[in-house]
Amino acid sequence: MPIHYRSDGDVAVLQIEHPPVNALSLEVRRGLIEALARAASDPAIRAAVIIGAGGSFPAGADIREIASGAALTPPILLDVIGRLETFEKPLVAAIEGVALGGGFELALACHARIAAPGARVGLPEVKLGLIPGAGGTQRFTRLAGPQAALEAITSGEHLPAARALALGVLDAIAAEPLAQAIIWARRLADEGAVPRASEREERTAGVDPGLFSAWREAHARKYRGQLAPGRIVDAIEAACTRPREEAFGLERQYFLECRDSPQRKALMHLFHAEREARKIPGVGPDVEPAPIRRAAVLGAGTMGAGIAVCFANAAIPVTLLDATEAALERGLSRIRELYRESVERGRLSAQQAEAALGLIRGATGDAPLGEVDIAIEAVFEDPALKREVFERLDRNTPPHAILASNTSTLDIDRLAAATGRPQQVVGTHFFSPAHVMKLMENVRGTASSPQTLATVMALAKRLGKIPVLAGNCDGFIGNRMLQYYGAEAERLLEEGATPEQVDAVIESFGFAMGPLAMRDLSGNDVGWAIRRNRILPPDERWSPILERMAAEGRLGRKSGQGFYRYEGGRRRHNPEALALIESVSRELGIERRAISDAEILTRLLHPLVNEGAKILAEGIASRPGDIDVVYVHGYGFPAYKGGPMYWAEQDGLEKVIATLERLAPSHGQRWQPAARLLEAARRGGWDAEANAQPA
Ligand code: 3H9
Repeated sequence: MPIHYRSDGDVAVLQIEHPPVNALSLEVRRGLIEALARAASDPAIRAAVIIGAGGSFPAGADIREIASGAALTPPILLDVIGRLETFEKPLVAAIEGVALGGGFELALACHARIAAPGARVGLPEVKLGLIPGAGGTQRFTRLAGPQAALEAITSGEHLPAARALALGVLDAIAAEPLAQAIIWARRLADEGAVPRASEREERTAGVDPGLFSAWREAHARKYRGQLAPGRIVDAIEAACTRPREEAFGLERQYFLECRDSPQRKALMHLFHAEREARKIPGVGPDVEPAPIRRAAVLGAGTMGAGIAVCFANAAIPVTLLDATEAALERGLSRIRELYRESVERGRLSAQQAEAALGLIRGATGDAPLGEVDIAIEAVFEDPALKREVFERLDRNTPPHAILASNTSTLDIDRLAAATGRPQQVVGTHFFSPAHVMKLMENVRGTASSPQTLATVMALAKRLGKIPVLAGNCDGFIGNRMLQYYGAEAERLLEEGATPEQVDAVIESFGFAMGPLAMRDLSGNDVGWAIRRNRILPPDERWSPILERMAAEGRLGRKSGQGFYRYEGGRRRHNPEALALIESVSRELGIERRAISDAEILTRLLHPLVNEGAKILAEGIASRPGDIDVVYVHGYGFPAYKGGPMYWAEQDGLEKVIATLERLAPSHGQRWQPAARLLEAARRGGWDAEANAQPA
């Protein structure tokens, strides 16, 4: 049985034990109902405490049950919570570790909540395309008020215990939450029947309805195309404007609407894919990651500084190295600036920022390398320079240290060959800004040992990153796919589209930024410099637009104009860019035509999927879901569409094939549908199993 029942004098203790995270599966729900009945019927019991085993309160409803799409077998969570509400004796939740989603809803329906200092609580359903469906939006709002509820539930953040206490959704923090909860429960019993704080209405009465319209307006762009965040706002508004029963009923109705939506399915696919991506084919759980006690980052540029911050935030001491004092000082002052901002925005306390800063040292000489367990180079993307750095790292770090490269395209095996320890060489590709972006694309060299791989995957988790392991090839997973995307955007411009039209299509699909706005952001000179070094097959060509933009000094944001003009940071139509594009069309003898939004979308996204299929067939990615995780967390693909491979599968792989067959004659043989894509279309899906073998 997943519920252990015992009594501590006159207090019943109901302990949920259902590894790994005590999710509220059917057996748990049944067990809770039975245990509550036992506590209710025992006259010697005056109160009850609910706690989770293994250091965690339930982390929510059972995601696998929801994902199965099958009707839930009663009692459903709502029945359990209904039983808590009518439970005649005081109930206290003792929270160690996390209490999330349905788990926190369970706690909210108790009379009081006592948490350990390191506990985290919250309603993260939005990240799964859901809204809390067991009273969470209602009770949280009653306890903390609508503003706090809007902030916490639409973001789905995990609230640290101290913050949750300040908001009023916890009652106390205690080093021994169980012991405290028992004392608390007994006191409530002594005081006689006390109404639950989460039933009080003073925080939901008299709320200005303008709060909700203002919130919707302020977040319209962020929520565009998504169902759950808007429904959360509706449910919180209902908590403040409708009678209790009606508001609870509306929450349930919105929950069911979200549960049955394609967005929920896509987001749960991603949840699962992120966890699968951590598993390395061919490397079992018996391979122990090596301990990382101290790190070095070489290169104090934007990337290097960001990576050093990631280590410090994870409480790992790190030394940032650069060749000159001036370069080092620029990096260190960037780091100080980042921490200052974090404190200003309330993300870190001044004390936390100081503690993290204290873990970062700067150096211009190689001596600190002698103490590290891992060194990550983040120097300029130049193969000769990187090889030199690897030779240096090999000479100066202890023999056990892992040597990692932050390269986004270069051959890891060539870097490994510059060292006497190729088995300890690996790619750790961070995304910019490194301290913010969640993706870490780790790259497996031919010689990388299982322990090296296990170590960088475990390190990613410690750094709070989402890791994916890629094989070694030009551009790995993400950048290899990206080259088609940027190039095709320019072909569309040549044929008659405008930058505004191309970007609008991609942004209304759900990306934060279209490809041309993105080019302007990263710099058209930078884009051209990368392209110049690439070799194309003879039947392919690049559009000359990017080269022309770079040559004319239309570099993008940094020069005030590129595909757009920039005024006060806002992008505006740039007639000169359009004139340049039109002149390219004329020179190429292309008659400009009206291009539909649908054509733009498929021509930009379908080639990504084709390259993804090749990446799978070559074993560069182990699973289609790995590619989805890379694209969502590294390249802005909308999470609620599940990633390019999932989206294409849902939308129809035959459509991808049709687009490619149409493009190949004008774009080159490489654009022919890949064998793995044709096979997947025939089978009706990617069939992840087909790839889950060692690369
Ligand atoms: C909900 O509650 C809806 C209600 O409002 C309404 C109901 C009416 N269920 O992440 P990890 C598995 S929606 C089933 O690697 P960590 C996970 O798949 C839910 N399984 O560990 C993995 O399995 P495997 C709202 C779950 O330490 C294993 O546990 N709750 C669930 O990095 C370890 O997970 C959430 O959204 C689950 N709910 O992080 C919380 N959760 O080993 C979702 C996890 O086979 N969960 N698993 O790959 C999390 O955020 C993290 O898992 C957690 C632990 C922070 C708990």
